[in-house]
Amino acid sequence: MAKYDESSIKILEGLEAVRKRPGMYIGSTDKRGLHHLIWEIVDNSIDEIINGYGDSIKIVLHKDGSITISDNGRGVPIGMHESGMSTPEVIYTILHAGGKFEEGNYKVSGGLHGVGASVVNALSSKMDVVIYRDGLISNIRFTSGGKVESPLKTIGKTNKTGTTVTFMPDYTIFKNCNFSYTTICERMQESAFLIPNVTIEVIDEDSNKTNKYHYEEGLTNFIEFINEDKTPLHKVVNFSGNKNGIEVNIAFQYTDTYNENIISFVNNVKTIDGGTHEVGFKTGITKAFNDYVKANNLIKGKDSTFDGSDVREGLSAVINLRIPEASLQFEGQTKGKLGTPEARSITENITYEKIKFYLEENKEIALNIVEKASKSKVAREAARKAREDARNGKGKNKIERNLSQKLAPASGKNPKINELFLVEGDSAGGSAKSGRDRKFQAILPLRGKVLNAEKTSISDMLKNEEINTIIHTIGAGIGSDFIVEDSNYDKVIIMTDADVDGSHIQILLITFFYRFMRPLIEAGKLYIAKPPLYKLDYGKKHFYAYSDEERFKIIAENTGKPDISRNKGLGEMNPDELWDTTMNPDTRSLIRVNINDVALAEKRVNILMGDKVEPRKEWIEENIVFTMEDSYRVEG
Ligand code: 1YM
Repeated sequence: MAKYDESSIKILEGLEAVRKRPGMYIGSTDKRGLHHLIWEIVDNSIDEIINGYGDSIKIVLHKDGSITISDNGRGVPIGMHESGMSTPEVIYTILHAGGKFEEGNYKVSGGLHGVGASVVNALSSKMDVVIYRDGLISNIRFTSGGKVESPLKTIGKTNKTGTTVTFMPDYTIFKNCNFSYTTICERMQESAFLIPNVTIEVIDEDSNKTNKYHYEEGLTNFIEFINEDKTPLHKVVNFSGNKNGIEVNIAFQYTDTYNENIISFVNNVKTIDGGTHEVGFKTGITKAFNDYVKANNLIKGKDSTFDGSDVREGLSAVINLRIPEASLQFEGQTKGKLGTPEARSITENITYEKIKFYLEENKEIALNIVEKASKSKVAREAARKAREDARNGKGKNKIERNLSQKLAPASGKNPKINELFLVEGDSAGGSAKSGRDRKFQAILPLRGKVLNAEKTSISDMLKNEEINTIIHTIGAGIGSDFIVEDSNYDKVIIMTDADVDGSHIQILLITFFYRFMRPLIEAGKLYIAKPPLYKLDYGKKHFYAYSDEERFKIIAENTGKPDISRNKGLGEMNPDELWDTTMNPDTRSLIRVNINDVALAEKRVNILMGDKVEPRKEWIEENIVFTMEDSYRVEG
C-alpha cells in the first residue's frame, strides 16, 4: 500500500511538471497548443485504424468548450497493469506510456506528437474515458489535471468496440483560446486523404455545423482537392512501391500554373520541412524527365538538361511514406524534417522508375510537360541574365532613373536594419516620406493596382514596371534566383489604408511575394503595417485605437467624453501622426506575414487570386471577417 502511495505521488508530480511547463510538452499554450491536445488523442485513434482496427473517428465540439473524440477500434485495453493500476489509468496518467507497439507496426510519432494522452489529461480540468471492449462498457474519470475522480469500473454491456474520450481543456492554462472548427476540419480532411476509406466526422454543437470526410482514392483525391481551382494538364498519377518495410505512396499532377506545391508526410504526420523523402522524389522526377528528353532527343544544344525547378513548374505532389518506428528519424527544431537516410534512395528509385514508365506510355502528356519545362528553362535563364546585367550595371540607368523618381531611399545603407515601406498611392507616399526616419526607412509609393501574380508568368511579371521596381529595390532577385541574404532591407512593410481597396492591394502584394520571393516570407521579413482605426481626443490628451476592443478599453480607462474620429486614409494623416502611430518602431505594431501551412496557403492564395469566382466568393464569405472598420482578418 505504501508503495502505491509513493508511486501515485510520483505520478502527480509528473503531471504537475506538465502543468508547470506545458510548452515543453505541447509547444505552446496558445491556440496551436490547445489544438495539439486534440491531435494527441486523435493520433491514438489513427494509429489504431492504420494498424487495421476500426474505420471511423468522430469529433464533437461541445458548447461548454469541452470536446469528445471517439473511434471504433479495439478499445483501450481494460485489464490490470503490473503496477496495480488499470491499463487506462496508466495510459492517461503516466507520461510517455505509449502502447506496446508490436514490431513492424506503424506509429504516428513524428514531430511534437506522441507525448501521450497523459499530457492531455494533465492539461485538462476534466477527462472522461469510455471504453467498449470485451463485451463491456468501462469508464474512468479524471479531474483537476489528472487526479483520478472515479477509477475504472464497468458501467454496462455492449457488443461494439471502441474508445471515447471527452476532455475539458484547463482554460486557466489556455487563456483566451477556443477550438476552431475550421482548423479541426482542415486537419481531419487531410488525415482522411491519407487513410483511404476512413470516415472522419466533425460536429460543432454550437453552430450546428458538421462535416464528414471519406475518400476512397486517397492521395488521388488529395491532389484533385489541391488542384480543384486550377486547370490540370492530365489525370492525377498515383503510384506506390516499397522496400525494406518502407512504403512509398505518391500522387502528382501538373497544372497550367507556374508554381510548385509539394507536400509530404511520414506515417500520416506532415513533414513541414521536407527531408530525405522529398529530396528523393525531386531527384527522381528530374532524372526521369532528363533521361526521357535525352532518349528522345527532344532538346538540342549543349546545355540540354533541366534544372529541378524547371521540371517542378506547375507541379502539385503529395508524398506519403510509412516507415516502421525503428527506422524513424526526425530532424530540426520542430522535428518537421525526415532524416531517415534510406528513405531518400528508396523514394528516388521508385519515383524514377514509375515516372519514366509513365512518360513512355503517355507520349502526348509527356511532350506537354516537357514543353512547359522548356519554357521555364528559357525564362529562368532570361531572369538570371537580367539579374547579372543588373549586377554589372547593364540597363541600370533606365531602372535607376525610374527608381529615383519613385523610391525615397534610406540615407543609411545597413541591410540589417533598413526598412522598406510599400505604400499605396502618391499622397500616402508623401506623408510617409515626410514622417519617416530617413536614416533607415525607405519609401516606395506604388501607383495603381499590382499585377496578380497568380495569373501571370514570371516573364510577364518581369515586364511590369511596378513589379520591376519592387524587385530592383529589394535587390535580391526573383523566383528560384531569389537570395534572401542579398535583400537590401531587413523588413519589407506593406502599408495600405484600412479599407477594402487597401486589403486588396495587400493580398495582391502578399501573393506576389508568396510566388516570387517566398524565402523573404519564410525568413519573417514581410510585414503589414497597422494604421490606427480611431483617434480619441480628451482635450489635450489623445489616444489611438487599433481595434474596436482597444477603443472601448481606452474609453473605460479614462474619464470624460472623448472626441472620436474614425481614421482617415494614410494620405490624410499628418506626417507626425503617421510616424507616431504606424512607422515608429517603438510605438507601432506590425503584423508579420507567415506561412503556417504551405498547402493551405497555396490553396487560399489560389482561391483568392485564381480564375474561378465561385470558390473565391464562398471562401471569403466563410473565412474573412469584415469588421466595422472594413479591415479584414483571416481566420485560422
Ligand atoms: C479516442 C482515442 O485512444 N483509441 C485506442 C487506443 C489504443 C488502442 C485502441 C489499442 C492499442 C493496442 C491494443 C496496441 C491504445 N492502447 C494503448 C495501450 N482513441 C484511442 N484504440 N489494443 C488497443 O497498441 O497494442 C495505448 S493507446 F497502451 F494500451 F496499448
